[in-house]
Amino acid sequence: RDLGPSGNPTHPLATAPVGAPPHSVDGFVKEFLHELNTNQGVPLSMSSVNDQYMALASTVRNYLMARWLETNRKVHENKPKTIGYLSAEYLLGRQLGNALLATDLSDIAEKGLALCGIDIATLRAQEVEPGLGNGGLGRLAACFIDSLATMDVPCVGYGIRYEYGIFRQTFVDGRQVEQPDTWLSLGSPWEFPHPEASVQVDFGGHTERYIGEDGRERVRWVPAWNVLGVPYNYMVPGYLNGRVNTLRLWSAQATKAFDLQIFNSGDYAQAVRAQTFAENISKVLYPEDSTPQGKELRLQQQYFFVACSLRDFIDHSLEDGFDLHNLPERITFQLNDTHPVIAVPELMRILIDEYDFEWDEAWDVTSRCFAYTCHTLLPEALEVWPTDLLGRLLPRHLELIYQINDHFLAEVREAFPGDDLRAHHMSIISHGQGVRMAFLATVAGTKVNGVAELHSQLLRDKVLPDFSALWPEKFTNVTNGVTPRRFVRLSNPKLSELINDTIGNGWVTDLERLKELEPYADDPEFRAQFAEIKAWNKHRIADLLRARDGIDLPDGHLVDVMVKRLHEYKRQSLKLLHIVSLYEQVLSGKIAASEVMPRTVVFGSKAAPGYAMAKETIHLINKVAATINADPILEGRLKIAFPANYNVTLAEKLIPAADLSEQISLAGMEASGTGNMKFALNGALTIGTDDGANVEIRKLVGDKHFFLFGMSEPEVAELGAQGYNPHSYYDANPQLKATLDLISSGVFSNGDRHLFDMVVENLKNQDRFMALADFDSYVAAQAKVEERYADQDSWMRSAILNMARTGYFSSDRSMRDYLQRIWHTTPML
Ligand code: F58
Repeated sequence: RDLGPSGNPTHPLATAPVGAPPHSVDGFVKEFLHELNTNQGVPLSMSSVNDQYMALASTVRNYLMARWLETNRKVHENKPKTIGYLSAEYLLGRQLGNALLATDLSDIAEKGLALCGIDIATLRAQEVEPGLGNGGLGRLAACFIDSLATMDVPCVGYGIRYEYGIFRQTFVDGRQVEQPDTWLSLGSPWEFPHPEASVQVDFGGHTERYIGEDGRERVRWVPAWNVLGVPYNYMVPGYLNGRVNTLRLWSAQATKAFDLQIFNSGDYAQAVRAQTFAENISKVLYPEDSTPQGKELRLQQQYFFVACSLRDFIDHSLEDGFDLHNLPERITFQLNDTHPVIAVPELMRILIDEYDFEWDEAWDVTSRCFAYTCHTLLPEALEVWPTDLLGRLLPRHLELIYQINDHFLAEVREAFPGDDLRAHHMSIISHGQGVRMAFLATVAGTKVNGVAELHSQLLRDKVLPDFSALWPEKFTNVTNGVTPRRFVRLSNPKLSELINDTIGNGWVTDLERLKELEPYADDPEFRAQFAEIKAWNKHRIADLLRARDGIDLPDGHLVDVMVKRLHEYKRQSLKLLHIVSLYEQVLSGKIAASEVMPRTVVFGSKAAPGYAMAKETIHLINKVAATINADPILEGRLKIAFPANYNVTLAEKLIPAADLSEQISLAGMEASGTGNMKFALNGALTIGTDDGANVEIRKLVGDKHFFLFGMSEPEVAELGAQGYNPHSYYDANPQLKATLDLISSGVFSNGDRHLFDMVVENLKNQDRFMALADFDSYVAAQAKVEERYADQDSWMRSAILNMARTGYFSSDRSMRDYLQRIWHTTPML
């Protein structure tokens, strides 16, 4: 890579480290106005809000720049082992607040801008969050890279710079309508494109055998087409520690050769089309969650970013002449689910075809470079690529996968002689289906981890039992975590202040210190302050929802929140049945409206655009909300709010306002959940099943401070084995029957009795996730919630204990676990 004339500087200043601008209000103002003038090309008097936001972002960026350069210089000099986090998704959330926090500039910036007559809140609101992920998996990646930077661990996050992130959700007559997310349209001040460091990625074609100079048979891949991967670097600042790691997202562009060839043939229009074709690869994030889409473009995306990332690390991060036999000493690639697993045959291809490694040498290196994290339990969510598709797009990789499988199956037969059926079950390539990516990841990875204790156990016992029998030591657990910087310190400033005043500010990087707050749960003064902050957070979200969605939130309600992707297994429909059941009881006079405890239920959820049942559930929630909110009978008692387009930005305002956190998936279905952790840390109580990380939350906070309901995972398995018949619950339970019948009566659908047949009939006759079986237990737990909430002192005590006892769920702790159990490296100081 050509580094230009700076490689041989003659001016003394050329090698001096860049100093950050001074940490003073005056210094800040000067820098800000300079950016406004020189980058935006406007004077303050004529600047738009966007100009001001862009200038503020570049100002903060400038403060981080010296640290970024210094971090990179240290890495270059010390050559520490790096974590290459490979993830198809990063759900970053807004960058400005985090950058201000990491540089300790929040106050200075606020004061400086005030001197310029600017309210910093207006500029914060101008930022469009990069929504380059679907849900938990993408947000987890963002939390992890934040923690690694804060813990001074060298890490490069690799991913895709989608031109369109997760769709913007709107509601039209209660139905979800997707709009493109044009997050780049007003400029993107946080990214640094490096077209000069672009990487070529090949696709298609065929392979050829030939005899090399050493007389050995070798394979040459003759690809049919290629694209360029252009890296865009993003800063990942550690919290007040001077470290700035890099997130490198790849954008696809047509290669010149491709263009020129067609252009020279005289077909200008075709040349332009070729460009569009190439750029399609990083055009849009696939909005499916939980079920993979077997689309060719998706496989192209996966190979694209992984090929770019390996090339980038091998060619640009290792010194000339580095012996690739030692690669595992310099990097571990963490596979965030199976999306990047094509990296395994890609590394084999590089080592064998490009660096002349023998098979065994190449496998030895490759199998020490990767580790795999699984994020699901749903069988249909496990990626399988049809062999014909793989062979067409990546013929050399398919050959290598067959070879990996042959070697692997030989090992299985050796370990279990005569057990052909087992070998058949374990084959990476399933005849009829294709390449099972989770199997490939398990075979290649040094470690395989689930994301909560229960999930890791089920992964061993149910998803990959043959593999855990063969390699028990390969399997481990790392319970997920969330970054306390974004999800407490930034999102809950008043609570952070109270914590700081009580125990100091060490908790921001050592979250277990929240334990020191436990005694304050019994301190009336502290409890009052805590309750006041909860109320303040409720007002804050009420103001936001009024401005954003025209939603009015009543005062003094229990705020009951269910925010997460819409999926049947998460059971938004169970929450809905509870609401409709309350309404039915009031309508039919079984209870008086005055007996209903004042409660606002807030939903936030996107459905995959192709997931009909999920979209119908959204439609139904909106219709139920419209009906109940408009009915004077429950005025002031029950309110349902469903703000559109739930995203990280909204989560940051909503979660701190919650009293009750809904974590009600069918046991054995939610791998971990991470929203559950954010709520507990912000002092909400959980109503939840014994699923995912709920199990660990309940253990830590104690049964008295958690509303457990529903079947346990073994009970679910047993009921499933017996043959589950939802209709029998409908027939046997009059309240459940009345509830479902009310939906079918047309009260929520202008008299149309069949509008919601899809949802209702499914619950009555299929109900794969057993909502009806858990209905009674859920309603009983909700009654306990009401009873407890009526005693505000006792509720606040529990809320404080939830916060004080869940410091374990910091992503810093998750990263420590990965370092010890998987990466075997210690932070570089
Ligand atoms: C989520 N998975 C799990 N997948 O559902 C959740 O329990 C867990 O806490 C979280 O990962 C982090 O470990 C998830 O978000 C996806 O969104 C994939 C997107 C691509 C297609 C397959 C699902």
